Amino acid sequence: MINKGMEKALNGQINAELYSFYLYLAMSVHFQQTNFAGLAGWMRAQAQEEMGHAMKFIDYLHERGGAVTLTAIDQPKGEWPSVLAAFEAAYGHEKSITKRINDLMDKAIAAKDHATANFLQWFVKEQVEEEAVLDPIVMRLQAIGDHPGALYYLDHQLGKRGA
Ligand code: OFO
Repeated sequence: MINKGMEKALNGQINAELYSFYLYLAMSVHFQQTNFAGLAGWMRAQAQEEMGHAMKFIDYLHERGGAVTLTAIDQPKGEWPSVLAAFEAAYGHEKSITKRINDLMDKAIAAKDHATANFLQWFVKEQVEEEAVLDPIVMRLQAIGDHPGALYYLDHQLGKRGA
């Protein structure tokens, strides 16, 4: 059975993952409305992954006899001034999630909760991937600037993920 402090922290992470889902869904809607269908698809796929992350935490808490508490999800922004600004926000958000996962890992280790530490390993690896995917996209967008042709090419390329 999981200890109460860890249970509370993992419930906090369920909310954070659902917020991630909501944030990327908002970005997807924004891109759809600003005529970047490829980026909208990319963000929708990203949102779906985040829902999967929330489910992993829910399933794990159930397995350990913990109580799942669903709390209100903050409203994300609805628009971003540029494609670059949205992806910078996504990258910044992933860095904040990485910090949260590291803090959870520290907590599990301090509590000698080996099962939770082992469960969190998947997320440690996932965060390396999340940042490794977003970093080069941000760098490409910085290089592209306001060049419409290059932006639509990127839209087409990233749209392959959502297809
Ligand atoms: Fe984007 O990895 Fe979960 O939150």
